[in-house]
Amino acid sequence: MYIQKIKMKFLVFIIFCLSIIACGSHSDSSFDDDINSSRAQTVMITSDTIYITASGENMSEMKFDKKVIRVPANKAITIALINKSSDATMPHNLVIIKKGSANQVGQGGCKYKENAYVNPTDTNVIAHSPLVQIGETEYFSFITPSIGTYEFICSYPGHWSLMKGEFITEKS
Ligand SMILES: [Cu+2]
Repeated sequence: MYIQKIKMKFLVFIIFCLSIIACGSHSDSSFDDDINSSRAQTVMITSDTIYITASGENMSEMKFDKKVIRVPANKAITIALINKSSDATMPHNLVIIKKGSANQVGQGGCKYKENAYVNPTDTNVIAHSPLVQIGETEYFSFITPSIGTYEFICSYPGHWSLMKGEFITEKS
């Protein structure tokens, strides 16, 4: 049991290192909030607001509480992302993307800390939350895409391989 724990810790450490290496210049460990224009977007908090919780204290525990998010197509919605993690390596975001683009969006986003780890020119990205610091909640609003199956991920470096699910838009 103890040996297994050590193995798991080592594995988590390796995954963490790989994510740092994959990210090149990602060495800044400060998680200061960037005050930027993406924070100034209009957010409508209504009874229809969808609440998603991210949790976990390490690279093997981290997860969203939903594997599938179902929403009406072509409609303005608000998502609240609650970050219940407390470890400093566990800021999270929620990025809605075209199906099959998780690796591209995740790898491409790690240079864009100032834009919540999302490449602003990536056409696979449909919408994304701000980066949510540990213990905090952020809201974001957007118009859902046409009927179809999309995906959502956390694009914080190294997180997208585990933190992901399906985002399905349906006829309302
Ligand atoms: Cu995350």
